[in-house]
Formats: sequence, structure tokens, C-alpha cells
Amino acid sequence: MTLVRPFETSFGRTLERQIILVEAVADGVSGWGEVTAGEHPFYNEEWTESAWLILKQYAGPAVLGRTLGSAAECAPLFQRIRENRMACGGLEAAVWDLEARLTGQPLWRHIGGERGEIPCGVSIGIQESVPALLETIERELACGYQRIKIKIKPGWDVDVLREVRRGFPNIRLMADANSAYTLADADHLRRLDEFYLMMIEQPLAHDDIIDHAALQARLETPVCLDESIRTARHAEQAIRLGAAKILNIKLGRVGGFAEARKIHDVAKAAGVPVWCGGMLESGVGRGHNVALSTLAGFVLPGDVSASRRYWARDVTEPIEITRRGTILARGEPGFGYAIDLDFLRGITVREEALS
Ligand code: OSB
Ligand code: MG
Repeated sequence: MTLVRPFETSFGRTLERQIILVEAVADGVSGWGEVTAGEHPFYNEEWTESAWLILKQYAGPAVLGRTLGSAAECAPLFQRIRENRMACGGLEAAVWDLEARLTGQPLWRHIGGERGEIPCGVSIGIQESVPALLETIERELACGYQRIKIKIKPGWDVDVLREVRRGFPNIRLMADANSAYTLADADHLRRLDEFYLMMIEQPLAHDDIIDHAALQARLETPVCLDESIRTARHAEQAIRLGAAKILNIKLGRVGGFAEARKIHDVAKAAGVPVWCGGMLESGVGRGHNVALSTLAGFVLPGDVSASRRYWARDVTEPIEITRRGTILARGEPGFGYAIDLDFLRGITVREEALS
């Protein structure tokens, strides 16, 4: 699927997505999930090809033919598989969606969601110029989005944010570095404090917690962790060490709903707000993100935005936002957006049935 516009982060540019969807079938009912791995192992170690093999050779066989008492029994079946959480998580999410459909419930209710309307923000990639960025922000605000996140990297940070703040002094604004800095940049990152950002997301290494704690001690801007948090144990340790005041939870990165809920619970008990991140998903993964965002602790606007920001045509009914920058959770069984099977078939380049 070709993105409506390219998306650039500190680790690279994406123009086209190669997305794996998982269909889990039981008792004649289908549940759907999305593998959120990118096309290259640059955000984390996974990519489309690695996920395909993990699903086929390990994750699929671990689940097939088993009688599950509930969807919650799915994640433990992947315990022997080290990492590769996006691959396993796509299947795990499909099993939750399947269970919701088998019981006739919307997925968001099924996972324990409490809020029928979620606040939405946007993630804006690195642009060609500052005027282009300001124009993009203007457009997204006009759509109603409640907060703006911009991607930063060395050379596209302090000066850019100064211009953004000059143009938009009152918006809810944050920055995501995707691991582009080191602790040696602490003095430089301190200069961001003057822009009263809601948070800076993942400034340091993708696998680091300890340096983030040292950085947070030197910043007024709250640090939010994305890449570094893969498990509830990581969340607990990051909070205990003071490495993050806010957490981004991504369904794929953490391996599915079971771990996402555990991280949510750890954060909520510690009074740490969370929000739902995005991975340029199709309507399937986006629909799951909407469901996840209805849990009580997701109090901050997430990177969960409308289909039209990404796709000329989505694989589901389009996901849309209200004029107040929210998405309404739906009453349909499962994740809530009908899949356009004809369109999906037309763009499918590879398919494999495991049984
Ligand atoms: O770090 O949040 C991130 C996209 C791809 C990889 C990593 C990230 C992102 C985004 C986009 O920020 C979120 C979205 O709009 O789906
Ligand atoms: Mg991020």
C-alpha cells in the first residue's frame, strides 16, 4: 500500500508499506490482526520478511490445533520465542478479535475498555522545510486533532521547534526522536525545555532505560519511552528508575493485548499516563489501536488518526475522526470496521494458509 505522503523519521523514509495481516479462524468465524513490523529492521529488529517466517515456522504452529479456553491463553504459547513481538502480536491480536466476534462483543468492550470516545493526535514526519511543516501542522489542527507530534533528529530540532512555537504558542506539542541522540547530547536536549513540550519521546538508544533516567533528571520536559518498553517488567523498571514520566504503548511492539494491558496496569498503578502509538497501520491495526485506547489509563491523545491521512483507500471501511479530534468506539462485534475483502484480495501479493 502506497502512503498518501512519504513519512520520514530519524531512521528513514517510508513511501510504501508491505503489511502482513493475520486471519485466525475458529468455528467458522474469522478474527483479524495486523503485524506492525516495518519494511526494514530500523525501528526495531523486525521486518516484514522476518515476521513472515516467525509466523509460519513458530508463532502459527504454537497456536494451531490447540483448544484455547480464552484469548488470554494465546500470549503464553509464544513464551519460548525470543522477541519478534510484532509477528506474534499480530496473531495474538487476531485471536482477541476472534474471541470478541465469537462472543458477539465489540473488541474494546471485550478487552475491558471503558471509554467510548478516544482523543486523537497526529505524528508528523520530518519535512522538506520549516514552512512545509508549519503548513502541515495548520492543516492537521484544522481537522481537529488535539495534539501535534513532530519527528526530530540532530539538525532538525531546536530551531524547528522554535519556529513551530512561534507559529503555534498554545497547541499541545511534543517531539519524537526515535533514538537519534545519546546522553552526551543532554545539554543540547535541555534547550528544548523552553518550548514547554508535553514530552520528548525516545530520545536515546532503543534498548536503553538507565541513560534515559539520567537524562530525565536533567530535563524539565517529561521523557516518554517508546522503543525501550517491550514488557511490563521494562515499564516497571523504567518507572522505578525515573526514566519516563509517560509511556507510549504499541500493540505490536509489546506482542499483543495481554502484554499491552499489563503495561497499562503497571503505569496506571504508578500514576503514569499512557497513550497509544502507531506504526502507519492499515485499518485493521488502526482499529485495534482504537480498541486499546479505550482502556482507562490512555488519558493522553495517541498517534491514532484517520485512515485518510495514510491511504487513498484503506483495507477497511475508513476510520474517521470527529470534528473535536476524537474517534468513537463502535458497537459492532470485533474491532469494528468491516474489511473490504475484494480490495484486500486485489492488493495481496503473498498468502499462506496454515492448519
Ligand atoms: O516512533 O512512533 C513512532 C511510525 C513508524 C515507526 C515509528 C513511529 C511512527 C510514528 C507514526 O510516529 C505513527 C502513526 O501515525 O502511525
Ligand atoms: Mg515513537
